[in-house]
Amino acid sequence: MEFQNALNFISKYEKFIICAHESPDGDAVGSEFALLQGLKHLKKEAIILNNDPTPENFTFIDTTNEIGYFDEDTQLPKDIDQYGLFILDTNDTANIGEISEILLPKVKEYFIIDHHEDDSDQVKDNLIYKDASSTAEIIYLLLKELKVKITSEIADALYMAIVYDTGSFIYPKTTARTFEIACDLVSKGVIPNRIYSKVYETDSISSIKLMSQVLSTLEMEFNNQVAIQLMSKEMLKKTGGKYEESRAFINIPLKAAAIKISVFFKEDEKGVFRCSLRSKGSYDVCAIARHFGGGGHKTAAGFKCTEPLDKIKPKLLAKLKKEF
Ligand SMILES: [Mn+2]
Repeated sequence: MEFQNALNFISKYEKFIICAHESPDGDAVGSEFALLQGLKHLKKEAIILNNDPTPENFTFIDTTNEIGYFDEDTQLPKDIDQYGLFILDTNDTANIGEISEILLPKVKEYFIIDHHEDDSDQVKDNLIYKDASSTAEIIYLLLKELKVKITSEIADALYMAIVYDTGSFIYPKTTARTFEIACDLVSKGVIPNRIYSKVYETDSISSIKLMSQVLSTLEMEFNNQVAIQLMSKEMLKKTGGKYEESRAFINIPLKAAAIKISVFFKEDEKGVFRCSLRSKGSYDVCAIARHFGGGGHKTAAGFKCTEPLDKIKPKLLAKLKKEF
């Protein structure tokens, strides 16, 4: 990996804002927290500001309560025009959410650290490695480059991020380097079973009820090779489950040998529809998501639905038909 651009960006500014994609996931918040601690170690000022709050099961890594999100009480620094902005875990500035309109025009410059597929020429000016298992993997290597001591707090944050983004070390981008990093983090004090339990064994009863509702919508297409599930805001209301708690539902159909692609249409509390896509084997769902204005990785991608479900679903099925 080539870190020079990142090192230049860090030495250029004394103050930083760190943000990640909207609806931050484990990789986003773990990477942000580790980078924040690293910058503080270098005697820089840094704050984290996300579009949305941190999902409950990831908050345990935020031991200093520094992962902030934008709400009506948020006070931006008065000298924000002196700040450099780190954008983590996405290479599309539109993915930061509504705060991109607040932050981007005000800060001096932004710098991206990410591992998603990209189709822009941002790669050369930023730190984007699509082969990395997670943004956290890149942050770990950057912190080593910066000679930042990996404290047990940083180790917990990075390990959680890697566990989350590799599906506990099973997704295709998991490599020997991923395990080497995990091994070092465990030697710095991470207790793997503790992290697993905090992230994956804290579901609410309402989320289990929500899962049963969503699973009941399951449809199969193309000779059982494509699974489609749907979550409506009425289901959220009825069960009391939260939108963020539905993240892993898309993986359930993939447990069937026949299923190659899992599609999940999900509506949030505000009525915004998104479509998530997961695949196994050689199916490139990122290319499909891009066709609808989204993006992601080859085996995990998504897009925001700009049309109602009854319009977008047939279009998606027509697109998928070409694969089967
Ligand atoms: Mn990630």
